[in-house]
Amino acid sequence: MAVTDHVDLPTFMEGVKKRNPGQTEFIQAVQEVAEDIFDFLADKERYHREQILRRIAEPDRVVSFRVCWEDDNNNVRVQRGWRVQNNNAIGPYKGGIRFHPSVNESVLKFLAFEQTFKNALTGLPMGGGKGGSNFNPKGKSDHEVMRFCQSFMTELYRHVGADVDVPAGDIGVGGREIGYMFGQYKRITNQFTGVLTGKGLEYGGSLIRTEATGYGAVYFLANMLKTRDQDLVGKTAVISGSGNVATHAAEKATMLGAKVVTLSDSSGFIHDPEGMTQEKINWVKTLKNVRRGRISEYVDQFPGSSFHAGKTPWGVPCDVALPCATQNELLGEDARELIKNGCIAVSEGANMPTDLDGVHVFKAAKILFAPGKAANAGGVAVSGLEMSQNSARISWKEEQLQQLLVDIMDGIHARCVEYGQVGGGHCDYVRGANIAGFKKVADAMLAYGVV
Ligand code: NDP
Ligand code: 2IT
Repeated sequence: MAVTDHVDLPTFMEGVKKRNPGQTEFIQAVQEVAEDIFDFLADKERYHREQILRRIAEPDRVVSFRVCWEDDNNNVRVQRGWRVQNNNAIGPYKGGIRFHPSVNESVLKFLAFEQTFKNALTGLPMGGGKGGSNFNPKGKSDHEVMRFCQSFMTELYRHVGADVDVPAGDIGVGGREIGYMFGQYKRITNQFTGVLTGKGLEYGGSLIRTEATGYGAVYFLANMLKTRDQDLVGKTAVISGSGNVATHAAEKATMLGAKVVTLSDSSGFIHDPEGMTQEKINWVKTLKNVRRGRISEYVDQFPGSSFHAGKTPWGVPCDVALPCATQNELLGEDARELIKNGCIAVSEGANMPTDLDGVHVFKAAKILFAPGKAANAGGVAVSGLEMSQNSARISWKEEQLQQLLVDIMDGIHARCVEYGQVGGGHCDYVRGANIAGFKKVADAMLAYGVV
């Protein structure tokens, strides 16, 4: 069959839309990848014939289950839980668990699809998966969260395992939730294995896993700037979110000399024109992880700063931007505003924070733009290192892990540059990440035949 006989991109996307009705986030993620992959595959007959992209865009399986729990007033509550096992061609399924009221099958399928490429980019042997629930942890007591996590794991345990599928944290799932879920897994199975990552240091967790995603996103940003003989010293940085990824991105950016002037949550953003210090960042970490408060409280603590309700921070002039909250939080109009105000680089700490219009704006403007699947891969990479440590029953030293994170982010950057050259010395990191991630998974799938 001649190459020209294969379906074209619009026909392929029509099929994706037809098979996944109403799953807008999933369709968006597939579209962004397919735009680059169809171009790359134009002269690569075998990948077409074996329908590789079509197969990666169809999860191996989607498990959905009921999660019942009792709140502190003895009301019976019913939530829905999922695990999407997208692809295990290069290793056990691996990816986080999200607890947020916006979680649905489309969101988890997009995340598991993205994770497949991201995990391949790290160079470690991990397939792609994602899970979660529409449970809202906000305002819940520790005991309510514990009962929910135990009930969630009572169903999930039969689908996961250290060599099968290894979940971790994501939005709404941090150290507390991983502890409750690991405790329940251990209780049900009577096995102490590395079935989850992001565990506490006392029970098999890895040093620097907590910091890894935010730190990695800043290392990737610094690597991009280096290609233009620049660094972060004196650069103004705008960051969204105020959770795990955002606070550690702010911390590393500050360490490397940048002035971080914003953070946000779903209620709005704070602007601190003086810039953040380690003390201010530590205060935010305690606010979010211990007091479980809102970012608006920052302005009472630090005079000179302001809170902007219901707004995202993209209108604040900056040199570099790190969207670290959630999907589709940076729209086409925001991308145009950032460029108009002189922003030269964007590193995505979150997954798919920029909508498709925004991605096209950044690509066309030829700014340094790192997609989440490359820039935020440091988190899952250190999860992969946690799995190795668990298998070997040892704990590596902090120094060694810090260096491995730097090396892995350097490797991801190099892979993006290898496949992302678009002429004139410019690197399209979105294209580079999509193709490099795809190629590794695709070549493994070719080796297995039609399965
Ligand atoms: P956290 O739960 O620690 O923090 C999430 C932050 O994003 C909070 O500030 C939250 O505000 C905000 N947020 C969440 N949902 C929305 C929304 N719908 N609109 C506006 N703001 C929102 O999560 P993480 O920091 O772990 O995750 C942030 C992003 O990074 C996600 O996209 C996640 O998938 C991605 N990521 C996380 C990794 C990790 O290791 N944790 C690894 C790689 C990527 P509020 O409190 O108001 O909800
Ligand atoms: O999106 C992600 O990469 C994560 N939430 C982390 C996944 C992991 O397995 O550490």
